[in-house]
Amino acid sequence: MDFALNLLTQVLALTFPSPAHQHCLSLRSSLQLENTTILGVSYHASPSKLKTLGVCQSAAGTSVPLCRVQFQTRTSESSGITAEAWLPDEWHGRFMAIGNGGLGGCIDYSQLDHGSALHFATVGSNNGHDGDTALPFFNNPEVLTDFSHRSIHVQSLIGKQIVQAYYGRPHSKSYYLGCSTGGRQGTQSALKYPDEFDGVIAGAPAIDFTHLIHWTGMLSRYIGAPDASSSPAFIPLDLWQLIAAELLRQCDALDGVLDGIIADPDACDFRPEALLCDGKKEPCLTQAQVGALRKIYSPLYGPEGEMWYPRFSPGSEKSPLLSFALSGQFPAYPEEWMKYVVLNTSFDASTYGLKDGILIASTDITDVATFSGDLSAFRGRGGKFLAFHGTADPIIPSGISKRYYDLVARTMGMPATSMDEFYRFFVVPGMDHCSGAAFDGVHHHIGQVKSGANANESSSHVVLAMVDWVEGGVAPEEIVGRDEVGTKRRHCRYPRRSVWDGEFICV
Ligand SMILES: [Ca+2]
Repeated sequence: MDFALNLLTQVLALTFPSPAHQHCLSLRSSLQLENTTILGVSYHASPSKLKTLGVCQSAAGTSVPLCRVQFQTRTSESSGITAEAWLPDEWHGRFMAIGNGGLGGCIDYSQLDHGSALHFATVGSNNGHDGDTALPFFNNPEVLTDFSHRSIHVQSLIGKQIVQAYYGRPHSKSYYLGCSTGGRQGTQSALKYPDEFDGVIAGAPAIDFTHLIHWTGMLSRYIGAPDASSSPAFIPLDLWQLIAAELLRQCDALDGVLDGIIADPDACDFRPEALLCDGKKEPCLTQAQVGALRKIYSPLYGPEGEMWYPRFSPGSEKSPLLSFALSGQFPAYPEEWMKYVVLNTSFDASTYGLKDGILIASTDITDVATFSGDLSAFRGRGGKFLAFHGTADPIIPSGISKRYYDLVARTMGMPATSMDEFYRFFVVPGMDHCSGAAFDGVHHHIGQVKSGANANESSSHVVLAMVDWVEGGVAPEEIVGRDEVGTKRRHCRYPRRSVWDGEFICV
C-alpha cells in the first residue's frame, strides 16, 4: 500500500509539478553565472536518497523539501570547484556555507542536509579537488590556493547569486559552519574575506596548519614510525588503554569530579614514569616508551626554542582516532604534504624530523598556515566568531584553539571582556574530534552536526546560538551539551573552566 501510494505521489509530481518544483527546474535555463557551468538541477519534495558528486561517498540524503543545484566554477586557468546549493522550500532568509575536512576534496553532504533542515540556503564544495589527498596540489599552486582560502570564497560568491536567483531576493545574513579543516577555512574566511560572513562557526580548527602537519609527523616519529616494529619506543595501540587509565588516575579528579573526563587538559601534568616496569607490575612501559610519552605530552618547539604547536591532549587516548598518528605507520597527511606540496619526491619517513618541519613552514606560498591574529576587519564589520573544541581530540588538540584565542587577544590588544563582543570560544570536555566521544555518557551534541539529540533552543545549539548573536544581539554565555539520552552539561567559554561544585559551573 505504502509502495503504491508512494508511486502514485511520484507519478503525480512528475505529471503535475508543484510551483516550487517548476521554479526549481527553471533554474536550468535561467541561471547565468560567471565562470560557472550548471551540472544539474533537481527538486526533492520528500526525503530522498541522492547520487553524489566526487569520489568520497556514493549516496547522500535530504530530509526537507528542497531544490538542489549542482555546479562547477573555474577559480583560475588551471583550477575550479565542484559545488552544491541546497535551497529549502521553507527558507528563513539565511545563507550558509559549509567547509571540508582533512586534505579537502569531499563535499560534506551531511552538513548540506543539516543546514537545509535548519532552513538555511546551504552551499558546500569539494574544496577545489576530489578526494582526501594532497596529490592534486602537485605542481599546481592554484589548486592549493583553493584549499588554502579560495574555495569557500568562490562557493559563497556564486552560492549567494544562486540564492538570489531562486528566491527572488538576496539573503538577509550569511553564516559559515565548519570543523577541522572546515574550522581552518572559517578562520581563514574571517581573516581574508571579512565581508563574506556575518557569523563564523569554527570547530576544532586545523589552524597553524603547517605546524599541525609537522606535529602529526613528529608524534608518529616519537614512537618510531615508519619502522615501529623494531623501535624500542613503539607503543602498540592496545597499550594505550593502560596509559589512558593512568592518566585518569592522575588527572580525572583535577576538575572536581571522577567522571572519566579531564575537563581541563592544561591542568594535567602527566607523569608517565608511574608506568615504568619495575619487575612487579604487568603490563608496564619500558624506559624508551616512557621517553616517547614525555615527548608526546610536551609541546612541539622550533629550532630557536620557539613554541610551534601544543602538546597531545591528555584524555584523548580512548578515541578511535588515536591510530591516526600513533598506529606505528607514518601518517599519510605529512607524507603527502612532503611529496606533493614541498615537492620532496624522494621523501623518506625514516629520517623525518625538524628539518622537514622547517621546510613545510618555509614553503607555504599560499598561506595555508592560517595563523594571523588580526581579525580587526572582521570585527569592524560586525562579524561574530564562535569557536568550539573537544578536549578529547587526538587529531587536533584543543590547546591550539586556546592558543589562537590568545594570539587574537594579544594581536588586537583586547582583554577577554572585549573579545567577548565578537569572539567566543567554547571548550567541550570529553568531546572527540568535531563530534562524538571516545566513551559513553559524554555530552557532545551542541548542534554542530545533525542529530536527534539536538535541542531546538539556542542555549544548546551552536548554529541557533550564532543566529541569536548575529540577529538578536544576544551572545551565548555558555553552550549546554547533551548526550544521547538528553542529559545536560554546561560548556564554558574560554578562559573560564568547567569545574564540579555539586553541578558543573564555569569559573
Ligand atoms: Ca573529571
